[in-house]
Amino acid sequence: MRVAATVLLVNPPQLIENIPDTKGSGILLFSENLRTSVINAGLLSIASYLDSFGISVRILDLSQHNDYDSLGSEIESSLPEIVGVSCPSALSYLEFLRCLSVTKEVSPSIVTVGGGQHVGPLGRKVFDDTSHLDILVRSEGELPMHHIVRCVLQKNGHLCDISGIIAKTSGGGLLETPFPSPVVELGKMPFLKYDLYPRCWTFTPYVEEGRGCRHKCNFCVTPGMMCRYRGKPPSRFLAELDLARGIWGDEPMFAVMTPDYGANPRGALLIADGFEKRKLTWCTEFRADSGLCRKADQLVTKGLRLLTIGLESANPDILLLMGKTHSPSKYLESVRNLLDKKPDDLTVRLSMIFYIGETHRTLSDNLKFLCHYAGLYDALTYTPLVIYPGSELEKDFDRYSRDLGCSRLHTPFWDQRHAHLCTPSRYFTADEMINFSGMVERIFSDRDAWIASRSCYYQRNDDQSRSLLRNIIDPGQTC
Ligand code: B12
Ligand code: SF4
Repeated sequence: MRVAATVLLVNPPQLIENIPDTKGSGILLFSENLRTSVINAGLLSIASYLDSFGISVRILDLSQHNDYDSLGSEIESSLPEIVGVSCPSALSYLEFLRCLSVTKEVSPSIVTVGGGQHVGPLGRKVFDDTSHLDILVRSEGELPMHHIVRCVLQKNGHLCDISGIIAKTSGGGLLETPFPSPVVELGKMPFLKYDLYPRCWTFTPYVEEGRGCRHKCNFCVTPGMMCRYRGKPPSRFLAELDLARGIWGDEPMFAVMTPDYGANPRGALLIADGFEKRKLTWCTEFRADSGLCRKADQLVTKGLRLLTIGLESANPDILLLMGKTHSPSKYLESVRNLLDKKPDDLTVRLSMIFYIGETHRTLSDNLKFLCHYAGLYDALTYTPLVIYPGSELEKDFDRYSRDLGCSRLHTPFWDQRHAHLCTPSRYFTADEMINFSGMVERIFSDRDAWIASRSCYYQRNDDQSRSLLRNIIDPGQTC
């Protein structure tokens, strides 16, 4: 049966193009270990927005089977006039490009639109990599996509009137409009229509709490890509939570999706009250210096069970270099305070980065911190640094190279994706960074807590995902 849709939105598969043998690079960098299985929240938000204007829209999630098989048949059956492909991270960039070419092979007249946190900052470079893209949206996608639909289908308006896009012109050039695009306040966004997402109930349920960020960590893409920080009014958040309960029920743990829960502390506590009233459990993430660190016990009584803290480093110089904080001592004091008083029912995962400029002393500070608090936090992610386009780190990398001896690792895997692992400093090689990170992560993580923190936090919460996670943290074990 044909189900026509004007717009088809595609979440690409992950890491199936040109994957080298990465077995020598430490457990965390095996391609299959890096795959995540999550709802593409950006696509769902755009789909819900378009749907609210009566535009018929479908989502196809190719990451569920990691192949392109259904893309051609979906286009043939739903006959979309616009295909929007998302690229949420560098790990799906080549697959994003392939989705565009498959689309044009099936139907050259379809208008292709790209967007997402990796391709947005790449800008014009994406057009060098493909001739199959018509329009690129550089920041948030709801309003631009609606304008594009109006221009392309209803011939109502011109592409040059949409800010924050790059579009191919009929003469073969590129039209670039001023950055960024206008955005919708989260409280005024139509409610997410979760059921637009294929088999949404197989993923961890989430409700978006905030978007953008007030901080400017150098390694992060968000400050440059997303518009200013915007929180969702608590009453609106809770109404959306009730909608999600209608699909997922009250059993699963709900993820509060946000770059920084507690950026609005009063709102954060009202949301927590709402969880308590509904007797739900939930997980979220906040900064190490969040005021909520002092309120962990209160949040646990309100159902918080899993907390990720973006600590990044325990060394003051590295924290300053990252632009994480202006006051490393207060920052570290805050997280110490939380760990010292951590409630028993709360699983805490610390997330750390092996950064540029690391020396024996900075790493030894991290190890001292991790040893001192071992048993108080439950799991750790220790990530080798990857430099992403659009981050301040990427823009200033040549200066950092001169000062700190870091350098980009050029391999086809990274070059083709325009993101780079690096040699972190004059003291450590990339292999040392990768192996150190992988080992420290395994040594300092409680296995069950590590798996819980990965599978409950946006990942698909099923046996297959858990089994994959167990193989990462415990490669010697079969399950
Ligand atoms: C939540 C989150 C996760 C979750 C879920 C990710 C997901 N796919 O939804 C988890 C924990 C699983 C995760 C994993 C990873 N993440 Co992550 N994650 C985030 C975070 C914090 C929020 C993303 C989000 O959902 N935002 C809210 C939604 C509504 O926004 P959005 O997805 O950006 O969508 C909007 C626009 O991008 C655009 N858009 C998106 N798609 C499309 C498509 C079209 C056609 C159009 C027009 C527009 C458009 O419009 C959307 C609506 O406005 C961001 C940082 C941040 N604060 O934003 C990092 C971020 C996206 N993650 C990042 C990375 C690197 C990863 C990992 C690779 C980490 C790892 N080493 O494993 C994996 C890869 C995951 C993947 N699927 O590709 C990087 C990406 C940088 C890059 N260039 O690659 C970010 C930017 C953080 C950073 N380091 O700066 N992540
Ligand atoms: S790392 Fe977190 S706190 Fe820092 S800029 Fe990015 S989203 Fe904001």
